[in-house]
Amino acid sequence: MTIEEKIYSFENENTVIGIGDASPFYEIEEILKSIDTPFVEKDIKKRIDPRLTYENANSIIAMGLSYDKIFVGQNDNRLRASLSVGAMGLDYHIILRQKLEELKAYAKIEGLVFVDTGPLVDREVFKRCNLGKFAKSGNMINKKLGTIFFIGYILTNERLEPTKKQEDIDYCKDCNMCIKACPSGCIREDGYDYKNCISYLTQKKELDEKERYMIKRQLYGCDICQKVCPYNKKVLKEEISDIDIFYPDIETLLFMSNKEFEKTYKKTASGWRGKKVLQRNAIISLANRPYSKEALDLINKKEKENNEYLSQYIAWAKKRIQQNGIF
Ligand code: B12
Repeated sequence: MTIEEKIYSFENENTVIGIGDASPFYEIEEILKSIDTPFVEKDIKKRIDPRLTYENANSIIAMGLSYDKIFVGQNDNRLRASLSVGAMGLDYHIILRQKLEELKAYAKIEGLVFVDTGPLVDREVFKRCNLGKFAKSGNMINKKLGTIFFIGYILTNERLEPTKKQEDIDYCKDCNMCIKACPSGCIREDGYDYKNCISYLTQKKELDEKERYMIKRQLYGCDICQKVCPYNKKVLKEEISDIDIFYPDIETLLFMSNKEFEKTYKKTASGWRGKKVLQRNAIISLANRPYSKEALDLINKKEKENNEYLSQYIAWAKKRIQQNGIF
């Protein structure tokens, strides 16, 4: 078996694997200069040149890992918030990293593994490895996995034969379902603006009043544009029966100790954002629903802690609940 054959044989029903060369991504330099992307490496040279991260890089091996989930448990009458599927359960960074390390060992290659941690633009890496295209929602789309997958890659010194270009599918054509479904209007025919993306807002440190309405009951991330995408209808979905994983309990989150937060949230993809921001979103979610005395009671109880960061959100939420009465 050649190294390439070994690499491809590692693919399974919920992964895709491709190979590309590790030359610089000059084609995106101007785009990167023209936008200010949050949460990423600011040195654009590092974002486009794999060799500034791993000087021996000759090839890139990219992997997509499917992660869609559906709820098959029982609902209850507790106050709960919504989560994006990628933030449920064990953090995908850990799972995907482990798979790529296993692949490295199996194919007996040297290299560095990255899952959201490297300076490169992961979607461009995926595209370079001939695994997918940009969908209108801004997400990468792949024939087998749809759009609900995470991207990880290995920078290796091996000179590998790149994956052949696959059939050139025009995925989105005149479909506009993601554009129509996005309540904040951040997806447009001419591109995607992260500043209004609900996913971004749930991660942003401070939210103005308009933004508080916009995140509705989301605790972290947003899947609306992907949930309506026809290519995601038939992809594998992990069945989740534990309601606390799918719809986190707000009272538990609001009153958990730092230790409990470490135990439950730190091992998920939302944990890095910290307890305060997630509690802030939980408070906003209590206000963005029909009037509930239980919601008001929870907010009043939280107010007693005199938390400086949360205080303005608590005041706003109380006002909104009381004013609304009826949603
Ligand atoms: C910052 C970031 C965010 C920010 C900003 C998103 C953004 N689009 O920039 C926020 C917090 C909003 C975000 C949200 C999400 N993210 Co994010 N995010 C990142 C991160 C860390 C950097 C992205 C980046 O560099 N953006 C910079 C710009 C230049 O990239 P871009 O928007 O993709 O722009 C390109 C397009 O304009 C493109 N382009 C070219 N031709 C075309 C054609 C069309 C039609 C379009 C639309 C674009 C396009 O050219 C640009 C250059 O590549 C990456 C990990 C990484 N290190 O790359 C993950 C990453 C992009 N995120 C990911 C995920 C899963 C998400 C969410 C689905 C999470 C969620 N459920 O909430 C949402 C999806 C939102 C969306 N519709 O894009 C995955 C994407 C996987 C996939 N299948 O595409 C990544 C790759 C993480 C990973 N390793 O798996 N994310």
